[in-house]
Amino acid sequence: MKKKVALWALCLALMMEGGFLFAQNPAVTSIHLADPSAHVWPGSDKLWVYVSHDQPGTNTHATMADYHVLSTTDMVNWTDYGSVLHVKDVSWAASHAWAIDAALLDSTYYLVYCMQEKGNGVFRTGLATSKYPQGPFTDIGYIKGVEWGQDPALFVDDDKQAYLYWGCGGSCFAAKLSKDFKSIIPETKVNLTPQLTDVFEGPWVHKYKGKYYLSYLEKKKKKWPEHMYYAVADKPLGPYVCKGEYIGRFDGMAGTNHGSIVKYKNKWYAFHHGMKMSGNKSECRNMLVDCLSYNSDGTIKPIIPSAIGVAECGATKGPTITTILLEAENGTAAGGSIQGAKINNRHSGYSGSGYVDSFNHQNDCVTVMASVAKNSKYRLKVGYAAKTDQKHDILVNYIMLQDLSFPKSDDFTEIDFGVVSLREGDNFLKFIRKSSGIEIDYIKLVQVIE
Ligand code: FUB
Repeated sequence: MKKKVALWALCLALMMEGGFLFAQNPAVTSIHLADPSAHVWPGSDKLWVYVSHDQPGTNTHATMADYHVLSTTDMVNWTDYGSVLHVKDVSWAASHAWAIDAALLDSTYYLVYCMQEKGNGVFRTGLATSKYPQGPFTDIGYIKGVEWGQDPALFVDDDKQAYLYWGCGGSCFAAKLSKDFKSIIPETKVNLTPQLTDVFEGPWVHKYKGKYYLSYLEKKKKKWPEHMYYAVADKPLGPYVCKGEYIGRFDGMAGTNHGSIVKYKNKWYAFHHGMKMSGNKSECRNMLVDCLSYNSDGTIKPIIPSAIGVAECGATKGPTITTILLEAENGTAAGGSIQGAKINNRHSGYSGSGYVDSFNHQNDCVTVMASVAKNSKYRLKVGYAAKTDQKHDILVNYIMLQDLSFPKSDDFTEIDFGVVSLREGDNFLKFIRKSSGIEIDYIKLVQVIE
């Protein structure tokens, strides 16, 4: 009896501490994500993931067109900040928004990604920046000195020197980056291919106990599926010594795998992708997270990807939930639009980088875009402030929610308008003003698990 009481007390304590977490693989079920690059930025309590996006209903990498950023504080509740960079906003690119990575240096968030150049189909390594980890990001051109820039990854060392790694089709290169990240320093470029057994693509670097770990995708004798390998070096540019496989074949694996390794709240995690959620369509993938640990000699213990995900290292099984947080001020940069109204940041207390106000004319509106993997239900919430009690409309794709009440609130607040249905793919939610005096901070969609 005493033992049972003690166990319950322990459970209660863990729950209150947030120690009971829910976990599963795929870790995010709201959207098809691939190539996850996970980071913990100094000064943020969140874990951030930069991902490419497979189009639902397709089974090809050729239609990949934009990137998303997600965050979590508990590996259970995920926030998807929507589309943060789209091919159509990259003047030099035509298509193929493939793998991605991010870095933070001197208060600027850098995004590197690969897209095919207009007119010639050459893969370039694009560079975009933002003042916010969640973007949206603005393209500033492609990195000079990289001939075929598929699968880029960034690594910023403790001395603030940034490195770029890239590679595909059986080769891998690395070089120091210039201070503005806009070009590689040519004389530092190294060909890492001979050091990485059977490397195919997808390099990614993290540091553990002073050593540099380069993880990559291996394709033995050029045969699919890819296994995840890693190599270790004393310096970022090598020489690297291959240590072998850390993720091999598993149930629900796609032809490709691709990922990153990160420490968050004293635990190590391997981010990668699989295809179970799309009914085994190999090119329509979803993000997986598994627990990772090292042996005392610094080698990585091989991972068998688990259906319960990070529940394997202490969390409790269960459904994860995604909240799609669409900042009104990002409307235009994130697949939506702002018509008539203006972006402002004078009234404090908003989330993101501002809010939208000056809805002065009939039908002034702000539209945001939510992308989801399948027809599904979400709770619709809006962050706003209003000078008086007001009524406005919200159009969810073709369904008009009329005369929604926004009670007076001087401070930014959130209101819940109940459950709405989203359709597979892109959804447009348009706030349409009916009277003046409202500020729209964000539109939020919380995944309903059925
Ligand atoms: O996501 C598109 C491509 O598939 C990536 O660039 C490769 O690494 C593979 O994951």
